[in-house]
Amino acid sequence: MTKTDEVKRVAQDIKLMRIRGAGKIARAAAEALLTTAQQSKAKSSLSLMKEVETAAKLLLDTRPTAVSLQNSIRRIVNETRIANNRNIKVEKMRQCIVETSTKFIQDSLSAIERIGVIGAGRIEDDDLIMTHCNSATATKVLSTAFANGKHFKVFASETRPRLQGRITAKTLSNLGIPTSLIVDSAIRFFMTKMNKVIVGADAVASNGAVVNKIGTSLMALAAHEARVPFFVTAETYKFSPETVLGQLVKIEERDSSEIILEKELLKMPNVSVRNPAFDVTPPEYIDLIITEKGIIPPQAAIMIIQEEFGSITAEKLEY
Ligand code: RUB
Repeated sequence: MTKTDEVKRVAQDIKLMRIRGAGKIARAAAEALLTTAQQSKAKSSLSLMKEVETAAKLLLDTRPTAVSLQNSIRRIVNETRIANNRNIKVEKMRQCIVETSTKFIQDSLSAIERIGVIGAGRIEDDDLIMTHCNSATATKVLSTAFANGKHFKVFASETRPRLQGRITAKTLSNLGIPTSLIVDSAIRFFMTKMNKVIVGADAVASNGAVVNKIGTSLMALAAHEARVPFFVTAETYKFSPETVLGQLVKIEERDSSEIILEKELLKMPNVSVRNPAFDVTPPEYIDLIITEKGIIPPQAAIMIIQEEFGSITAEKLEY
């Protein structure tokens, strides 16, 4: 397989959700850029940079809401450009891309571990905890707490239309964590019994709003009404620098076939399907965001962005 085929395959896997979950998507993109550099036959650093930029473009177009994907690609492309400006030889640039990608992947995996440890401290014996969709970081908090000997039960919402909640339920079940699988419309019914909610994030905006799987904001609303603490787990590379400049996180809308078969839809000529994959939970409904750098109130999101990206300018975010 050529390197272009490999990048196309990864892009397709992300688009079709064979690779899914914001962290995994970002690591897969970093891995694809690493492979691009390793397999490149470019004779100059300029042509290697161009190859990386072409691959980056292909990967970026796959899932617009995952800010983790944009941030991982930006980090690697920016380092490549800096290397190019230093007029270094192609071999040195290749090494730089491999090192930056590898570091991103390692940092991402250790961030999840760290969030697991920090978040587990917030779980108490006999807790009833609700979660939505399938988040590696939220699951890590639960598995770490369980491994530490905490006894609690999880309510996992099914998460229509792609049913990622079943993946969560299966993972928790395999770990031995007692789990109830519920339909999304039962979220409010059970919420009054819960001690906390823990969900993941695809993006965190500078005002502390969290973008996550469609239905998260309804869960947050139900939690707010029932006075149940609402926790979000998010690695710092999910924080969106663009939102500092007033840009909104783009919400991906997916195909109608995820909701209804095309032949069924054809029988309803006046019906169109809307299928947004994510929604926005306002900071007022979020108690804490658990990052690898510690726990913050949503209002402190801007500080994380400043720490990660420095002062934000439009040029800096170009790639
Ligand atoms: C997955 C989803 C997850 C976040 C965080 O959506 O919304 O909650 O991506 O996941 P999809 P993680 O299934 O459409 O990718 O903590 O694993 O990064």
